[in-house]
Amino acid sequence: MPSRYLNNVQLYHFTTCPYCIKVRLAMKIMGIGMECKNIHANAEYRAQLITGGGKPQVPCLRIVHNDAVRWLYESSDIIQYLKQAK
Ligand SMILES: N[C@@H](CCC(=O)N[C@@H](CS)C(=O)NCC(=O)O)C(=O)O
Repeated sequence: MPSRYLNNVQLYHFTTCPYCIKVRLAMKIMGIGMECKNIHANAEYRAQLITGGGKPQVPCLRIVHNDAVRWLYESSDIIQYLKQAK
């Protein structure tokens, strides 16, 4: 059970991607929960990622802050963001 659920972020991922596993493990260790969108399970999620982020690479964190949307790629950068968001 996550100790903190972040409503303003969503993780685009797929189950077997090692970089996604790294991010999901870091989330678990930090006690952070969020909506996770599996791009292999849902074509609409993949389309959202390509349209919004610009490429189909995962993991990618969609961040909504002050009505602005940012798409953050790179597992290490995502974990760094989550550390300061905690
Ligand atoms: N350096 C990236 C690597 C991410 C990566 O290679 N993800 C693969 C899946 S395991 C991917 O999305 N490949 C498809 C693509 O890059 O278009 C990270 O650490 O997040």
